[in-house]
Amino acid sequence: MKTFGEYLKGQGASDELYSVLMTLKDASSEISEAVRVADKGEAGTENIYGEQQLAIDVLSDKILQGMMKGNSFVGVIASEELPDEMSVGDGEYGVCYDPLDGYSLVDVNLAVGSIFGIYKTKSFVGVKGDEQLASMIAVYGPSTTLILTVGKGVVKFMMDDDGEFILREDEIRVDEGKMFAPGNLRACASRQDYFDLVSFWCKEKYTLRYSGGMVPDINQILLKGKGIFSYPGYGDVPDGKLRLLFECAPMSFLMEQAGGASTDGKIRIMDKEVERLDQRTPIFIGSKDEVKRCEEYLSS
Ligand code: P6P
Repeated sequence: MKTFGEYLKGQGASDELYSVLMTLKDASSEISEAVRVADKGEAGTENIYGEQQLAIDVLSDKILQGMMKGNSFVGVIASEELPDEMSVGDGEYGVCYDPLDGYSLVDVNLAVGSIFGIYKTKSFVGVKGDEQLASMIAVYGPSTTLILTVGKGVVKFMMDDDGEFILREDEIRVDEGKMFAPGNLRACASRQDYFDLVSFWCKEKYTLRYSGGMVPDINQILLKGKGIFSYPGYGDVPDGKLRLLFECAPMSFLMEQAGGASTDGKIRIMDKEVERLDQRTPIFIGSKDEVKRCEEYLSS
């Protein structure tokens, strides 16, 4: 069975992209270990050894920062945990990431994950999701898996007992099916269009699959090959809470490569320009026909 590196070589990945993705794979292994064993205390407290306690998200970001700075092909990084993008060398590649999305779910022993977007850029301001060379999610659940696209479909790797990531699915496809992950249901209180859309899914007896973690929730749609994840805005948060650069663009690249779609309700997510690193966007992502339904309901 193919390893992560063998798959990349087989896909003709450049030496630079190969190196960057291998580094992200290694970082995911370290974060997976940290999630399983690190104290889950809050940042600023001290652990039993008198060491500065790092919240698990801060620790995950430190792991990634350290490894990105050690890769000469990476020139700029942006983390959801950092206030701005950071130059880390002369490399041509930019890596943006959410080091541990939904990290508060770790406290209640639910699955969490990391989200990565890889570009050839000197700055993330002005990029569009369509410019991604690769995107990947690491899922820290009962097993640790990587879901990857380098623009030639979507594949899944699972970490084995030796810490090696082995190819387990080589053609992930998303078709249609009655499964929904309706986020931000509080918007139903003031948005009749979203209330009507959620009501449709309920009346049609869709299976509810929503954990509060974007990574496991969208991972489920990819692996089950069906479904829709929604997270609208409303009132004084018209763009919702999910970030275009760190969460929605990488997820949209994966979903489109698997034959699905992703929109903000009007515009394809991968067409949206990143104007600010912390820019939020509503997102409706999953099966093509479900995304189309969302656009129809939300235009009313
Ligand atoms: P809510 C986790 O905090 C997160 O950023 C995503 O992973 C998740 O999809 C969303 O927020 C959940 O938001 O409003 O349901 O708590």
